[in-house]
Amino acid sequence: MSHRMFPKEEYILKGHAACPGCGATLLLRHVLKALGPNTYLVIPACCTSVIAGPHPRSAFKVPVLHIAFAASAAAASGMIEALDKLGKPANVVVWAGDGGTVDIGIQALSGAAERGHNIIYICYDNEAYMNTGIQKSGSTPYKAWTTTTPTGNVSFKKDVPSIMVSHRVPIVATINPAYPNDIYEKLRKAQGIKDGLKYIHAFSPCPPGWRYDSSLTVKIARLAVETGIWVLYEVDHGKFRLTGPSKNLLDKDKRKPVKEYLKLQGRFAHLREEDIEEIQRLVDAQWESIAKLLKEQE
Ligand SMILES: Cc1ncc(C[n+]2csc(CCOP(=O)(O)OP(=O)(O)O)c2C)c(N)n1
Ligand code: SF4
Repeated sequence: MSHRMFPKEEYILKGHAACPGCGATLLLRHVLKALGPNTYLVIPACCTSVIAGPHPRSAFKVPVLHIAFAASAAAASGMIEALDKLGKPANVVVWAGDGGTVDIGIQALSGAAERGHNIIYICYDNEAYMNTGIQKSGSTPYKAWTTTTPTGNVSFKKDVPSIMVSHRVPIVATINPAYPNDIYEKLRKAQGIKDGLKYIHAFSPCPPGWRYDSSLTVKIARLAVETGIWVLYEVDHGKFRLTGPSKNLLDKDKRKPVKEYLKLQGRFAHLREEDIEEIQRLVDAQWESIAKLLKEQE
């Protein structure tokens, strides 16, 4: 789909409260353009609760249910069932941060997936609890600085997309704000699939939390894919496939060194050469696993 064919309609209005260069807001802009006006958002406590603005006003042109942290997937399950009974088909979308997904919301998410509710669940992953001051979440990368990991995170990022694949939901996919075409295709496809929960995990750069200048959001998002540290893929009814530029990165020589991604961000400024080498080895190992999986699927 060419950029010129993207809907002109904007669903995020001027005057919203996001920081300049907020990756989450850029993602949500494209997500809403792809899904259209017949969309209900369910949002647990996170930056986006603030970005939307205080009741009774809203910077979003679609209805929003603001809900307690642990309840978003359960609330969305009830909402889709109620709309169904009323004979009003609609997109019900949970839009939650990584703290609200990989830590606090995972129980309700797991239940909704198991019950097969026809919702789209999107985790925008800015890799920490940003709204309350950059605390580590279960999605913070290994070695990254946060205010609660001042010398670098010692644990590894939880692989929630794989956890969702193990629930056998119809669609699990990753998206990234530097690739709007890929966002459109995946969201439109998710919208058309009615046999269960669709889980989308979104790379969401955050200038204040990741300690970089707000002009660099798209560059960092693109480098995440080009270095292979963030993989664009889709698992459609159990079948894994790479998408967008990630399709061409199985060969290590095609991937940029991960250092190019890390060096632009203050949260990785404390890394020593051996730390960067270790992260590079982890990224390469991840790609070896992908190559093995693709071979097994042949
Ligand atoms: C039960 C509960 N605990 C704590 C809070 C405070 N709180 C509000 S937003 C937030 C951070 C959410 O982090 P995340 O889900 O990663 O989204 P982000 O802020 O990064 O957008 C926290 C801890 C709350 N609102 N409710
Ligand atoms: S703190 Fe980060 S995620 Fe939150 S509004 Fe600012 S840029 Fe966006």
